[in-house]
Amino acid sequence: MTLDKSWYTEEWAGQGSAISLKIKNKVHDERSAYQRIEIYETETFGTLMTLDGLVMVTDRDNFIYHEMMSHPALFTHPDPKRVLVIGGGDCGTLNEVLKHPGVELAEQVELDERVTRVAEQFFPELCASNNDPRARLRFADGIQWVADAKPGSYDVIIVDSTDPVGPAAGLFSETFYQNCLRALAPRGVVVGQSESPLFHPDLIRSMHRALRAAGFREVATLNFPQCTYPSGWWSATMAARDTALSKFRQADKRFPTRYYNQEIHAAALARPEFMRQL
Ligand code: AG3
Repeated sequence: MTLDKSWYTEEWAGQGSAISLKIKNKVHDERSAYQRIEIYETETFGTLMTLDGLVMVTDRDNFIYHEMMSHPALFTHPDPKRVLVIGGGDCGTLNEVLKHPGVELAEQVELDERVTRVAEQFFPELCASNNDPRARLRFADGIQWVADAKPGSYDVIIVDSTDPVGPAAGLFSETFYQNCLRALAPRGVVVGQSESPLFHPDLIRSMHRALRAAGFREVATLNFPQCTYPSGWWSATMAARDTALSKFRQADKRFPTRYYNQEIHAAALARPEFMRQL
């Protein structure tokens, strides 16, 4: 599996644009029961994982996404102890969640066990906390998992999904959010990756509607750069049962991060004019 000096390209359907990364080698290629999983060594972005040809993780920039998927929600909740990650099979989000000393249980429910096994091999630093006694790795359908969860089981639910097509589409629906609301304890917070503000404003709008219709009191979108995802600009949308999303525990971070801090948290919540109008 050697592709010398060529480029990996993800074309963004309907957007007339794409991202390319210069690759040194393809080091893994398999078809799991759910999708095609490929791993490349790139020239300047370290290791790259794609699922069905779409960029999921690179060594160089995944810290931004994983920190923004976890810390804003965890610092918004006053005292998160039980955290559920849906998807997130590369374990990068789980790894960030486990940095919070107050977390007692971090349960990850990924559909495709092969994604995690491949990540353990090629992204060991993302999987560094997989043996933490607080971590539980489950391989199951996250939609069903949340539907079956006992009411009030979790303080924070993080939906680290692929794009809203195929098996992930149900993770953006009102029914799923109703089940999240039920599975959350009082003061619970849910956050889901919500695509590009520039390319997918309709998705962000429909997520806000669905979360409110499901009964969440407050909904807010966080923006952050993610240079290897469509448009290079990404978002996560948070919703709370009853906590104020604009308030968060300041100066409470006692572990290192590379992107997230209090100023970034506040700045990520700021809404550009066109998003305000959504
Ligand atoms: N979650 C996938 C974000 C979607 C990327 N979309 C794309 N490249 N078209 C990433 C999982 C990281 N834990």
